[in-house]
Amino acid sequence: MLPAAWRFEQLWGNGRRATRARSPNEFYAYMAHPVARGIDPLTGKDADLSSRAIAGRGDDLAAVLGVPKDELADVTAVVYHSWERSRQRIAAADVASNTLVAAAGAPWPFFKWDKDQRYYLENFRAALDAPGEWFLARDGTLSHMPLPGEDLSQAQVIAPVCGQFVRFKGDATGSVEHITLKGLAFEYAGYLLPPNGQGDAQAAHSIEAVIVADAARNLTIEDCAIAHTGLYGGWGLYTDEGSTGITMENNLVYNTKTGGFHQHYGKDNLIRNNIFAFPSQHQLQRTRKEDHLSFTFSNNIVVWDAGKLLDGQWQDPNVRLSHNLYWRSAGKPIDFAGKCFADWQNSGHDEGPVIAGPQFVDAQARHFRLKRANAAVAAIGFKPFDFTRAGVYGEAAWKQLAAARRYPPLAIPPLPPPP
Ligand SMILES: [Ca+2]
Repeated sequence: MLPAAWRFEQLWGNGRRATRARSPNEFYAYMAHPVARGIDPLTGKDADLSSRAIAGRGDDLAAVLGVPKDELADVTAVVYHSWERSRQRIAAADVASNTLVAAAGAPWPFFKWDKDQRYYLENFRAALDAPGEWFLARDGTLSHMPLPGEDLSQAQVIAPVCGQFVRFKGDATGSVEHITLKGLAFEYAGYLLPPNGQGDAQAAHSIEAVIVADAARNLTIEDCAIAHTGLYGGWGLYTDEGSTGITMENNLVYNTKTGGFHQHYGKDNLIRNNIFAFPSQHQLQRTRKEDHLSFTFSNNIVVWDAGKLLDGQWQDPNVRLSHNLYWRSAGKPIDFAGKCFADWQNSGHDEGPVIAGPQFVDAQARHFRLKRANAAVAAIGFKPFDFTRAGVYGEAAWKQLAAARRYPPLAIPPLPPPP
């Protein structure tokens, strides 16, 4: 039992973020259909509900439809919008239509980006049913289901008491200057969802960071740890939103889902001497044609077994490809943006391409050291680099901290059920 006035939305047990009671317990549910308009439960008037009404499928909403009316506003719907997600408080639940209505809208109508609209619900008592989940009742009762082997009587459990640690605030009349933060740990910050929820077009920009500097110069943050904040954070190498004059070289990128390299908006970037291997959908992606040189892609090795080589826009002259090696497993034929290799070579889009196996030690086992210098790799001017040196560097304790980190195995969500 905690003071009822102490509300928080994050909790950590033994340094691990606990899961706020949610339903379904993993992945997401799917909305049944869009709802364009209806009665706004807050005003009683007809309103646009296209980004507020969640029509349930099957019995997905059964548990939440039983939440007492005065606790509904605590229930949060987390709705996915392609690259973003909104967090929306529930204003009303209608059993007859199997629908929830959020207090405020999301940045886009539901179903705008996906034909299968995904969401999950969190923070109601009936959702507390899986190990690792927690729920803070209105009266201050904190419930937590232990993980296997976890003894809550011995656990260090931490709830946040503030949302921001440091704020440097200069203004037009004078900046904050020459301050060093050294050897400090900034940990366990909270975030409280506002009454109208939160949703941004990108990057949760309406939410402040735990350390904020406005009109500041010559600040140094050195040997500090920033961890367990109220918030959280595709492609392999990705240049976007005006990335200009950037060189990306000597990188090993493999097992990504979409492009090993992707540029959306950008100018005069150089992607050179990298190894791109085994994305599952496509290898290289250029989304925008712009009226300037997007990037130069040269001296790279690209190997794959599934998906196409080039996705997006590759036919205009504002992208330069030169001296790259392409290899599709077992020498299978390659489609170059709709062209065969001979037509692609004649198209003038790609200077000196080579199709040949690069002879890695064991590509299937993801050992990407080159067995020996070979003519094909030499022909594209590729210079081998020591990718075993990649990763966290610095003091021994810092490297150990990173090495001790354990990640759960990758879980792929199931496909949506039939409507
Ligand atoms: Ca649950």
